[in-house]
Amino acid sequence: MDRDWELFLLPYTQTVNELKVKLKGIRTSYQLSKQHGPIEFVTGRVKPVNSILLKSRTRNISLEKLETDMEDLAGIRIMCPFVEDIYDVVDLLKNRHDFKVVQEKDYVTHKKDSGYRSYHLICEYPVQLIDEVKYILVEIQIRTLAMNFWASIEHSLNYKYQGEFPHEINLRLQKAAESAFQLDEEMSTIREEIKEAQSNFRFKDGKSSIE
Ligand code: 0O2
Repeated sequence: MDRDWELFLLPYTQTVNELKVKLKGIRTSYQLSKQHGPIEFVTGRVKPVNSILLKSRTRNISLEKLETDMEDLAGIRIMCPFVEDIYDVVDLLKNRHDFKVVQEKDYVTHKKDSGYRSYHLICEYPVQLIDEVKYILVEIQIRTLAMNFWASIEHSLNYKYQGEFPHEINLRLQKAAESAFQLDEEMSTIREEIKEAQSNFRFKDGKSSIE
């Protein structure tokens, strides 16, 4: 099929750009209000055409059905400082009125066999085009910095080895996934201690409200 990819992907580009602005706005609001922010940073991308073609072949997705069957043509990634923040971000996104969550996959509690951990929301985002509103599916991945570090390295190795990891590398990746998990656990403990110390400090300071 002879497709004008630039034209086809234009609403996806607009969706990614609009969502990035909105999510970065949330991050700035937290910064300005001096509250703990659950968002560390946000990235976004439109799937490159070669990856679309590869995924359509490997997953047997017809090019005619890309809009409905390939949910990550538009992709947003939200990185959080702590695991607990992931669930706060999920709640925050589910309560928004400018898009609808249509599916969720919790690979944080139920990690993938590869060791991959992340929370995925598939959302339906209405994007205003010249003379119509188009409903675009977008995959939002929410993960900690440690989960992101592991996933980025695993993704580039996957590209290099085409998914056929040598046994030794597979073992190391599993060990690294476990270490990333433990790092997140450790940081959560520190987070709790910081929160406790802050409450004690406020209490000693003579203030009546303890957050
Ligand atoms: P890219 O290059 O990141 O865009 P299904 O298993 O059929 O329910 P599907 O469609 O694979 O679902 O979606 P899933 O499992 O939610 O994963 C989609 C995306 O999550 C992937 O996109 C990756 O970005 C990420 N992901 C999932 N599993 C892994 C993993 O084991 N390692 C890493 N590094 N990332 C993972 P793409 O299209 O594969 O790739």
